[in-house]
Amino acid sequence: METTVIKVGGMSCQGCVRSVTRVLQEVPGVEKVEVSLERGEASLAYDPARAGLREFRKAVEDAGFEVV
Ligand SMILES: [Cu+2]
Repeated sequence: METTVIKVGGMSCQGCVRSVTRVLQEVPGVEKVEVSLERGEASLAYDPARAGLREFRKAVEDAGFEVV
């Protein structure tokens, strides 16, 4: 298991936080997600054999946000 923090742009309320959390949790291989609205960040614990930045970026962008 690895951990990383990605910067997420475009979040403005707790609804956005829930959306980003949900789409990241749905990425296969992701174990744990914590999203901070204040810091504009998502902390992830994941299996690097199954998921990575490319998958995180796609999930976030498909939900209407951006990885910055
Ligand atoms: Cu929102």
